Amino acid sequence: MTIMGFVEELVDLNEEAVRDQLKSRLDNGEDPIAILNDVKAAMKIIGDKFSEKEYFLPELIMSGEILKDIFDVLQPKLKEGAGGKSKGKIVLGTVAGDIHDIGKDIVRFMLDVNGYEVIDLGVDVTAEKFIAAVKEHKPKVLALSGFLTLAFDSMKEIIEKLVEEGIRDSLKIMIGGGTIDERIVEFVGADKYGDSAVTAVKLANEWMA
Ligand code: B12
Repeated sequence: MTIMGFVEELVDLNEEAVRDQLKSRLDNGEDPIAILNDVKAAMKIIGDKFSEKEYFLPELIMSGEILKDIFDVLQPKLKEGAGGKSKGKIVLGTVAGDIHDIGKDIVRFMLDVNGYEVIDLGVDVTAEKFIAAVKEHKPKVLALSGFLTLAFDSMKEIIEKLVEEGIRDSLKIMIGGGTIDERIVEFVGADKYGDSAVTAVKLANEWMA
């Protein structure tokens, strides 16, 4: 019998094996960041399998659920190292019309373990909800996620409404997600684009310093 590694088990969506290996790796004192890197590698392979039509929507949804379970276990471990006070508030969400949340959840997770208080509005979040959250929480940073082309228009609408309300300049806005790139920043009126959760943390650190 061959023993499969963590990445392979995750790619094969073997929920129980993933859970067991996660537990034993943590029990052995392994750095949670190393585990996180394996999770990212597995998600990349799963995305490729989807593009190659080897995996379909049910597999992707399943992978999202396993990922959430892994995060629930890793999050407290990673926070132990960070310790103490919040570095500032960030409002985050996947914009209207879009329900992709795997990338957003990784961003939330990384911001959270790096000491930020993240107010996660979830998926398919309307401009009105973003405006209300900005007014209520007064974050220094707004983080918009979107994986569909139609997300560009939703992002543009949110930022236009912030301008109308006269609160656009009270915060910095970062955008990211599958189809987003540098060119979209100007189109929607954001400040910066981030290609990964690590970049999201880097931007927040710059802006909150
Ligand atoms: C998983 C997935 C799904 C899952 C989503 C599950 C979930 N809970 O999220 C399901 C099956 C539900 C789904 C549905 C659909 N999907 Co889909 N999906 C994907 C897929 C395969 C992977 C996306 C993903 O989660 N990747 C994993 C994460 C970790 O990726 P990542 O980009 O590396 O994430 C990082 C960055 O993006 C960044 N980041 C993310 N957000 C933010 C925010 C900020 C502020 C910053 C700084 C950074 C940042 O940080 C992340 C972590 O490092 C992509 C194809 C692909 N290969 O990308 C298609 C894809 C995005 N989907 C697509 C489509 C078309 C759809 C559907 C319309 C399909 C349909 N016909 O029903 C629906 C849309 C439903 C809707 N209204 O949203 C298209 C979009 C095309 C387009 N240009 O619009 C894609 C590109 C597939 C394709 N090639 O056609 N999908």
